[in-house]
Amino acid sequence: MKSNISNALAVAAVVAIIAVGIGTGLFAGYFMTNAPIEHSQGNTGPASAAPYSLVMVITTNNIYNSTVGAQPAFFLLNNGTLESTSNISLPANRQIDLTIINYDDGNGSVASIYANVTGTLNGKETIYNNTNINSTNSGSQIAVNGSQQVASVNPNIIAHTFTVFNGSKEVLNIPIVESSVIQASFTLASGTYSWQCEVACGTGSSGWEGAMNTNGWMAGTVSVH
Ligand SMILES: [Cu+2]
Repeated sequence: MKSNISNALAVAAVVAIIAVGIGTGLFAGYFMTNAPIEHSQGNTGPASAAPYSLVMVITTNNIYNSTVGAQPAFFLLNNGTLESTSNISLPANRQIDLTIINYDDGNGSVASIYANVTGTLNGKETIYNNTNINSTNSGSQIAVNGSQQVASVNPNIIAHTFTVFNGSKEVLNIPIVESSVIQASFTLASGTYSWQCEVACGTGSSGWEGAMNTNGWMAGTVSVH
């Protein structure tokens, strides 16, 4: 009986921690993904269209193949289902509210320019850190129950980036720190873009094989229309 009460308290505590740590934005974002999404806004422009919610999850224990074993990967979270990120469809000229839930507690080699946030509406991203239970040793030293708006992060604690290119031109860079939830807002004009993680989180001597050069893992396209 006593342990049942303890368990119930523990569950309530975890729910409270998640609610505080992730904040209302993520939950609002989650519910918004369940709402009908209007892709065609005519000439009404971005101001009159509600923000579009894009939620992605990074997991680590995905079996790439029997030789390589586990590799990290980005997934879309859509109506509670994890879907491939090989081609991400987004509405044009409309505010995208991006949430990335990162379960990867590791970091990797990355060029220092990708520690900078670029292409977001205010040039910043919001980091909700230590959102994984038992991740209080994360190196970012950002408060457990808090969030922080940043224009750049420490390059030594970046697990992955979500970096979008128009041809070879970088149009968006979101550095994703270890064990974190990241939120940022941006807009894109119509077109076909590519996305790539810039942290060498794959296989091979360079770390740029495996997940890094495979669409739907650490790369893909972004179709904006
Ligand atoms: Cu990566």
